This record gives sequence, structure tokens and C-alpha cells, in this order.
Amino acid sequence: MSFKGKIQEVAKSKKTPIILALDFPFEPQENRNNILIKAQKILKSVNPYICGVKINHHLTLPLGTFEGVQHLVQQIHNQGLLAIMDAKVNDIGATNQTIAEYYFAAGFDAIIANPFVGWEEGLKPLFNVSKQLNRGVILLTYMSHKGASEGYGQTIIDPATGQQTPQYIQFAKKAVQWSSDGVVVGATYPEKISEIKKILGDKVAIYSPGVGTQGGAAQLAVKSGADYLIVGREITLADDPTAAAKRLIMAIKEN
Ligand code: OMP
Repeated sequence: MSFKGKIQEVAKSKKTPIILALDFPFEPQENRNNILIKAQKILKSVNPYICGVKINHHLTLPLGTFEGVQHLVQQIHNQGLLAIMDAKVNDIGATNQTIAEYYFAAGFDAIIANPFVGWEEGLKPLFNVSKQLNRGVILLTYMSHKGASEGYGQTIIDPATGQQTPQYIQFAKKAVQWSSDGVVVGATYPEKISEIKKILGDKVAIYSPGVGTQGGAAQLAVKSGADYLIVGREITLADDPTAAAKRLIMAIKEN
């Protein structure tokens, strides 16, 4: 089964679209041992409310990919969840392929990449290796922060039609064309989620970060067409992460 199918199955059986972003703030060297313990504790307590875990540089930098994070990925799998590496891969093809091979060797089920680098000698080698190893690729399409309008929101000329079009619409079309498993669209832009959903249909899933701390509303993002919500600090920095995760589920169900 593809990554798209696997995560859909977990989300359906656990009745939750939440993907936990296991992000923590910077810690000085003497406190770094605590990061793994904190991550494992939160993972265990919020597991009933999530279908996957997204790992970012917040963990790979202090813990190391093969020293600390690989074990965490194993624990994520042992708990019936999928693991996404938020590498935002953004380089030439040969480098992109090597980045993906290392993260897939560490056990990740999917990787996030940036479509700005294009296909030939860009993302094509990454898609090829992902397909060979049966892992997923998720493409940034409209990011959640304010400055996203400068790149993802810029107006471009569609080379196929000669017509003006927003960059993110072009990226959504490429996500379908390249058989991507998902796209990232900020929960802070529900109108963009709806617009992009019309292009993707059921072919490519929408992953929405930006809920809570960044100002996005879980229920509105889901109502607009988000398939999954990527949630970090609203849960990881909460006094009671389990209660925070539960609150999000309740909010979505009130939809
Ligand atoms: P919180 O704002 O703490 O919920 O974290 C959101 C997570 O999603 C962080 O790991 C971000 O790096 C990531 N993210 C965004 O916030 N916005 C985006 O547009 C894309 C991502 C991402 O690719 O996951």
C-alpha cells in the first residue's frame, strides 16, 4: 500500500486527522538529553488522538538522525503511527536523492519537499527513489506564514497556456501530475485550501499546519478541505498536551 493509503487507513481507524509535529524550542547542550525523553512522553500520551508524527530539524539536529531519531521513528511505528520527515528538500536532484535515501534508511515513511526546484534534475530523482522504496512525497504548495505570499502567492505565466496564474495553483497541478502523496497548505489560509482542493480532488491529500499557535482554526481548515492537520506547539508546549489534543479533536467534531 502507498503512504497515502497507509496514513488514510490509520486516520480512519483512529478517527483523527491530527499529525503531531514533535517540535521543541532550542535547548543548551546540558539540557539536550531531556529532549528525547520529553518527545517520547508526549508521543505516548497523545497517541490516541493522532495518526502520524512529523519530525523536523528540532529533533534531527540535537538528537542526530541515526543516533536518536531512528529509535524514535521505530517507537512511532511500534505505536501504530506513520513518521514524516519535514526536510523541505530543496536542492539539485542528486543531493535530493541522497537526503531522501538517508531519511528513508532511518525509517521515515514520507518526506516533505519544495516544488520550487522543479522536476528535471530537481525532484524527479527524489520521487524515483521514494517510489522504489514505497515511501511518500509531500509538496509544499502554500505555506502557513505571512511571507508565503511572496513566493507561493506570486503571479506567474503558465508555460502551457501563456496565461497568468498564481504559483500555488501551478504547484497544486504539479502535485497531481507528479503523483505526489500530499501537499502542504497552511491552515491560516482556508480559502487557499478550498481552491487547491478543487484541483486535487481525492488524488492528493492536503496537510495543513498552522493550527492554534500560528492562528489557524482546526475546524475551518477541515471544513475547507484539509485531510490532515499538522499540529505542534499547541500540543507540545501545552501544560497538558493530552487535553490540548483532545480539545482539537472535539473542535473538529463540532464541524
Ligand atoms: P506549530 O506552529 O507549532 O503547530 O508547528 C507547525 C509545524 O509545521 C512546524 O514544524 C513547521 O515547521 C511546519 N510547517 C508550518 O508551520 N508551515 C508550513 O507552511 C509548512 C510546515 C511544514 O512543512 O510542516
